[in-house]
Amino acid sequence: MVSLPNKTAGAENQSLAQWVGEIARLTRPDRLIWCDGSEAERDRLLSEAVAAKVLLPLERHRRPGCYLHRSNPNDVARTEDATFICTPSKDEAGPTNNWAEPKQTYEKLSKWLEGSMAGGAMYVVPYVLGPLGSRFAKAGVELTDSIYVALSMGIMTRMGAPALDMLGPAGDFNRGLHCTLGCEPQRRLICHFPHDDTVWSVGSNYGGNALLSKKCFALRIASHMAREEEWLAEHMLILGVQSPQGETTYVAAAFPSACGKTNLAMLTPPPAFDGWRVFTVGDDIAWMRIGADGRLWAVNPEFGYFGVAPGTNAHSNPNAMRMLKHDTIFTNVALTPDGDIWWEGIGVEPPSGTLDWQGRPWNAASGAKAAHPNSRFTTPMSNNPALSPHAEDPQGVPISAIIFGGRRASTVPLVLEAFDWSHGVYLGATMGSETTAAATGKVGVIRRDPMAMLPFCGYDMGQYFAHWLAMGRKIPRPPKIFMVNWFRKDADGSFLWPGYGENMRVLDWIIKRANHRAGAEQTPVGLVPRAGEVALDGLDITDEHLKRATAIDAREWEVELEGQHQFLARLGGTVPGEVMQQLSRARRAFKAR
Ligand code: GTP
Ligand code: SPV
Ligand code: MN
Repeated sequence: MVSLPNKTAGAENQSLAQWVGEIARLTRPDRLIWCDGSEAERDRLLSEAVAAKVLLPLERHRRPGCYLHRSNPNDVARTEDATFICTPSKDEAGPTNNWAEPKQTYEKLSKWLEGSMAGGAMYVVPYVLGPLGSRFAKAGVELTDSIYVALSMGIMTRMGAPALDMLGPAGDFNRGLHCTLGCEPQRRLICHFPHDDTVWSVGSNYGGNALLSKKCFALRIASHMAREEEWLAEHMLILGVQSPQGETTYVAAAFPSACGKTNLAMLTPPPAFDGWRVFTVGDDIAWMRIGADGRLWAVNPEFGYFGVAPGTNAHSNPNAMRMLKHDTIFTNVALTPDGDIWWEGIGVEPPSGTLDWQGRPWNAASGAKAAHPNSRFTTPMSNNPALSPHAEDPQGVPISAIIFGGRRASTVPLVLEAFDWSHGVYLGATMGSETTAAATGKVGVIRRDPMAMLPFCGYDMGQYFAHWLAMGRKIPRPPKIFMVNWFRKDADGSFLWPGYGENMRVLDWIIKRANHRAGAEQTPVGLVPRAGEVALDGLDITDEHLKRATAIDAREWEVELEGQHQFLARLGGTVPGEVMQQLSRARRAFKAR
């Protein structure tokens, strides 16, 4: 029999105590552990995780406070096929989400969950999303049988006592239930119940499937709330660019999974931008509300980063390399014989005797990757040397520009500015990107991923576009909207644009445009920089290269617009006429050229 919560641990919130009791009676754990978020508790859980071989401590002088976790090899990415939106009607979930009937889903999962935690612990993980005391903040509680999940939640969220304080005796909260359940693909389901503010996730311990604060609550459930409450919950980084004069402009950017949000959010400007600084507010999720001044204000609901490891190195992301030196959990990276981590693209050769992500001796000649392509780090945002002084500002930061971007080998130019909000919504709604290792399935296939929210919007996509258009009418001083593509390739398959820190040059133009300090040239698909307006000093790139990176090719766009049309048609009758009209306008503009 489980002991019910003690007095110190949130028991004064009746609905919390009742719900924890209910789930404990279903799953029958031996122990209930109410997480308070203290250092002492974290140390204790870390020791237990090491003793249970869930975490492997890294060499403590090289990586103090760092651990390696090796997941079940069948559990390395988000599983979109196993992700469901459970609403009374299928229409509400829309054609891009998997749908299941709520009552039947609860019943089915309850059967799976009966006694599922017997013999182990159930961690009660209360957390706050958004700066404490802010109008953005929302509370959640995740119940989990995984110590890895509990520890990761302690990094990713404001976990423990602050959440119980916020809840008080009667506060409402998102109810998240997570159970490892043998970690079998056949019994893996991530189910969202937006009408109950509830998520039940079973069968996977992978980030986006199991850290329920993240994509499940902060995007799928929150997008549903945001529509009702007139705000935006988006798959966006938030950064501030500070000029040498000390003026800071804030930008939010939506790129699909593993398409560069964390990297852009932590960008180090190149030497030509002496005196400029980029500050990170958030690297994955933005909650945005209209402020009293008529601008759009944004907060990062999270408290840590769950970032992609491969490709991170001292050149591409020096801030990240510093951030990962301590107090970080690495998942599915390679392990060197001296107890350090390694991954493809880390910038140094691996020492011999390196073990791959599954702990097997790695043979470079075999062609197999040492680190899993979706290996990740989990690190508190306080580790980030570029953290914005406003990262915890309860007011958030005012957004001057919104950027959409994807991974496109052709067609989409380096940068485009939307003509207006409505055109920007169309650009976001029709954006495409090559699939990545962040989700299971084929990698490198172009799919439409509207606003980078295809896997994360908790309701019908056409209604989501309508919500964006409606927000545009309500924001008195809306941000300008842009589209970028760092991933355009040359005929030989090499990237046309150097990317990473050099993206500062594109950010610079975007910020100038947002502050009305640069010109632009009109094309059928949007506004582009005039010749010489993207600063190239100090960059080893030929005019010819830049031309190819920024070109708008009518033949490529004919195919693109047809692809957009087919996608919008598939979304059905809820797609606003305004979006369809923007597409027609683009088609006409090419014909008139
Ligand atoms: P999620 O955490 O999945 O949402 O990913 P993300 O959007 O934060 O992507 P991240 O910044 O982690 O980058 C993913 C991959 O893209 C990494 O392997 C990076 O090295 C690579 N990448 C990021 N920025 C650039 C860029 O400007 N150019 C090129 N060529 N690659 C980039
Ligand atoms: C993504 O896939 O967009 C991520 C990682 O940021 S996950 O937390 O798994 O969603
Ligand atoms: Mn993401």
